Amino acid sequence: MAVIIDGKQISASVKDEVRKEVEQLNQQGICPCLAVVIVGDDPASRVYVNNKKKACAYTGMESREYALSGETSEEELLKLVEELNRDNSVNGILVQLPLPKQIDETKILHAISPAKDVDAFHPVNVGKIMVGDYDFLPCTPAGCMELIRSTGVSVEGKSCVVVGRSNIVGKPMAMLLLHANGTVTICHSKTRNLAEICRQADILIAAVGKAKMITGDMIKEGAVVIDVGMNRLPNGKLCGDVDFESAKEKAGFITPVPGGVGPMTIATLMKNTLTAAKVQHGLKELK
Ligand code: BQF
Repeated sequence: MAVIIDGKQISASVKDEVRKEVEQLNQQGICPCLAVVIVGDDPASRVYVNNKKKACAYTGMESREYALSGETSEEELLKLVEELNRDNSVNGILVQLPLPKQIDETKILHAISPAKDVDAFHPVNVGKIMVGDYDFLPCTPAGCMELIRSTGVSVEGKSCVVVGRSNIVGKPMAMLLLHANGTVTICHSKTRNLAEICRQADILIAAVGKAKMITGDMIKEGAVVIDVGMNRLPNGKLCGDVDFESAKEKAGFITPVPGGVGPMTIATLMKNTLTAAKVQHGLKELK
């Protein structure tokens, strides 16, 4: 039976660390501020934005929400991003994804000033992550690394398998594991013998977006299993990419959904917003 990794608790201690640093900045007259932009009324996005605003309040940071209609044009959104880039009272800018279809996501993400890019989606920041010398942490992958660290299992020399190759999770996740000296394999929808490859993993990261697709028979005895999935079942329940019931019988450590990776994503966002504020107040230099 696996030890269940408590993401909620670990995220709380990360946020407490951030809060302490925010208090120190407050004494110097600095209040870190995150601008959160949401376009349209996707209910999941609404929940995520509220989680981010709550975390700002918890850590003592300011959040400003910009809620735009689902009919907003790309040009209008670009104009807002440029305003926020220029606004010295805004330290971090986050545009909630996905965006409505009339807006080119890439174009928007590339318009955010790299110094305020707390999601680390701008190519400048993506490049820095690739090189291994970065200012902003990729939120979900860095959250996963923190969860792995909490188990006491070292990544060095281990077989790490990342299932999923998205720009937001899979690819940066593979990079962070590589920087930690893991031996990294990335699997995706075209991978042959997925089960066999997964069974080699000492550390398995599931980031595919398919409910319960990683089953117990695909897991090595004692492995660390990190479930990034956020799937909504027909009954309304939230469910990961890992079949928790069968996986927990094989894994050494496993994250639940909810209460695993999700809260860590938010905690890392808070760290990044703090970093952005420090950089913009000359207390830290960009790499
Ligand atoms: C929890 C996200 C897919 C696509 C876009 C806590 C969050 C989720 C779960 C959260 C996510 C997922 C976010 C829990 C932000 C993580 O208790 O388990 C927090 O708010 N997330 C997002 O902004 O965009 C997404 C997943």
